[in-house]
Amino acid sequence: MLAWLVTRAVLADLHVGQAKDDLEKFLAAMAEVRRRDVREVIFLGDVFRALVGYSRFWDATVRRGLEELADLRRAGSRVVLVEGNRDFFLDAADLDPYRDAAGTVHSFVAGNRRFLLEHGDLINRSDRSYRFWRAISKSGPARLWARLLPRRLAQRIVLGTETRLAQTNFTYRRDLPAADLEAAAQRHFAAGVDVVLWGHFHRPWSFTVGSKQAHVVPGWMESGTVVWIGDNGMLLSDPESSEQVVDSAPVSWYQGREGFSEAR
Ligand SMILES: [Mn+2]
Repeated sequence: MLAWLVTRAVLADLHVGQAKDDLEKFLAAMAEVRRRDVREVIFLGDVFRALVGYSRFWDATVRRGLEELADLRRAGSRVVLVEGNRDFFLDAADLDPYRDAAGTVHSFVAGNRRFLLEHGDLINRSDRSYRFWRAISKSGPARLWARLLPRRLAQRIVLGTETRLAQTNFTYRRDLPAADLEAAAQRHFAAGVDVVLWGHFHRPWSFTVGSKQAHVVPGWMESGTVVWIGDNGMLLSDPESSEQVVDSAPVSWYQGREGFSEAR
């Protein structure tokens, strides 16, 4: 049997700091990721309840969580932060010790397959109030304000914003915008992308056209899902319950599991 080497891990929507004891769960998940010794760890948006790039906004949970990212880097993994709707100014220098790259999109080639990863918060085209809020909150003036406001006031505003977000902008609580997702997938496929991964919607969803595929990675906060990507471009997700993200190609989950041990 041909073993394949897992080289990337993808986790979406962790929201660490939102639920009781989720920091401990996150630390355990990161220990497992470190054990697999992957080349790159990609957070597909919304690692924390909220993350602003400037350290004056970080509470104890964020600081502890970020230390885990620094640990991943010390262990030799690249850490990529894809910007979610709860993430702001991830290019700020304060985050330099904790991530290798940050941006609204991440792409790479594995096994001749072109991957494109983005959070997905702009896919629902009918969600106009969110799109407006996003444009304002991530604007130049907002960045200046984030840098200049007194620390306590700034933190209070972030928490207030988070509460507001929870009330109005949890689009994932509504139906998946399947038509918008399919249209976005088709656009990426037409541009030459083979595999699209989104987060944001928290619930699994998949769409396949021939050998091309698009998946919504289930939210880590509810499902504990990690998607593992091999050097050959194969995908599998852990736990098995999110099997939508497992490739239809002839490599089973169990072969993949054996692959892990053989590869080590
Ligand atoms: Mn999100």
